[in-house]
Amino acid sequence: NFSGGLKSNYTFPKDFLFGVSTAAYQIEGAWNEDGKSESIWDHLVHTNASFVKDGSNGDVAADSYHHYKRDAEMVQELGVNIYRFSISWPRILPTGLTNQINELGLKYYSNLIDELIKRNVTPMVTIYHWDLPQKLQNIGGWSNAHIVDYYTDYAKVLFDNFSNRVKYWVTFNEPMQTCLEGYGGTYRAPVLNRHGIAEYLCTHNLLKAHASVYHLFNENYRHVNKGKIGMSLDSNWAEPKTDTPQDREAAELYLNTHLGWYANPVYSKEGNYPKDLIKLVDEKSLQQNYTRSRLPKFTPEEVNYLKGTADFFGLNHYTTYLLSMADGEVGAIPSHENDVGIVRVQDPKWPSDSSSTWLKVVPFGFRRLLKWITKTYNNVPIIVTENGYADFSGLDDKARVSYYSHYLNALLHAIHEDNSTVEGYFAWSLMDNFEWDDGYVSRFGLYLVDFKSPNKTRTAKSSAKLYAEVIRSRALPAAYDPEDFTAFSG
Ligand code: GBH
Repeated sequence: NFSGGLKSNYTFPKDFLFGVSTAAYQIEGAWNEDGKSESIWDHLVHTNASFVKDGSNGDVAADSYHHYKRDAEMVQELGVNIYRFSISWPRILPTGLTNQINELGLKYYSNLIDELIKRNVTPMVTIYHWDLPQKLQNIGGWSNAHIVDYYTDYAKVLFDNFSNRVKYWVTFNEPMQTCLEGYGGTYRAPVLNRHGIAEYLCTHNLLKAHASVYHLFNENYRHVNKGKIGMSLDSNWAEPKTDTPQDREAAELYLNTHLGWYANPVYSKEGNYPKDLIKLVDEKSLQQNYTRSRLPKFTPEEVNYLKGTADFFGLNHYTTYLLSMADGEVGAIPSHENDVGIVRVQDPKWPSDSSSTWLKVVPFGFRRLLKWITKTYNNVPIIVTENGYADFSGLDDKARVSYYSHYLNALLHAIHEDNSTVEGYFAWSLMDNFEWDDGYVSRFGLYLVDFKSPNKTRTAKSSAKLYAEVIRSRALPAAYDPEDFTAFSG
């Protein structure tokens, strides 16, 4: 069934967490106020005006730096239990290092946290959602092994100031986007484009940084508030293009070498990078005349140090691809894409007229992915830290209402029929915001933001009302029909 099941009469478990997500650079604005220094995104958009499709940037964005009280009010209006936002590293540490702590930066997040708690909303903090201090990028960023210490020092400042009030922590948002696209490729900051080398270095240091911060939290801060810490990994579902053994293998290989690249070292029983990935990169590197593999290796001590360093599996999921084995070389040489050697496409029949061209509506993919994670990572508790739909704007957002209904239906099936332990679900996003290289053209919000108005006025869309009703009733809306995809014309 395309929807991932018939209409579910199941309800969401009693203690299920409903949330909404945002990220600092996408909403805050105030890019140079009160002592904040430049992040890699500030630097990118200010030095390469054509990088963003509409020529825009996040200098002002939804101006949440000045409107955080309204944000907290919206969160309360929705009736959600938990709000996931990220902290801007260069707002807290203008030099990137802890020689100088910006009290005004701390104050902003402290006020936001207090405002949420006052309204009975649990704060969830993402420690890193892509906005590295440019000063650290200048010395190599995630490809400099010392970043492990710098990131740990930064996290310690956050724990010292906020662990008494913040219960949930996410070390990294979508590290694959940071490393594969930012270091290997060109469509995320810092646009390094050192494919085949830098995405592996970045991942290696970033995973060690994650583990270091987990251990710091576990040993010194967990007890303060019975806190939890995990990581948010992005994954498409991979469906075999045709039902042949080769395509089935390609789909499995996709999951192992993308999601597994980050998840295996932390969530698998044996730890370390997936065997498939090690073999592929080692062999290619040798053929290509490198003295050593382009994939750095963890020592056995490091494998153990990384293993089990999360209390939950944060999952960001939006869409599905069809996979097949490549016929010959694919991608740039060398690159992760070339190392892995598979091809992905989307089915033109999948509904969508999303402003984000990659975002096809495939609810069954969500259910299958949750099942795959449950099986591969030994029934790990999952928190869906992002899921959502983009359009070109409008208050009566029927397609978004439909998307959430279908995906929540698939989620209920995953919980009740596939025995996936899903503890929470976060809609991306609370409000329209700066959608990276898509600027303000592609809108993901439950609340519409009038970017032209001085106060960046926020207004609830139909999808906000739908989500509030789901949360109130802990069930799908009565009117929802799992066969109905008419809201997506494509
Ligand atoms: C998330 O990224 C981010 O966490 C969030 O900040 C962002 O606003 C939100 O989702 C919506 O995009 O490489 O061909 O598959 C999502 C990451 C972006 C990964 C689009 C896949 C598709 C192009 N996804 N990307 S492709």
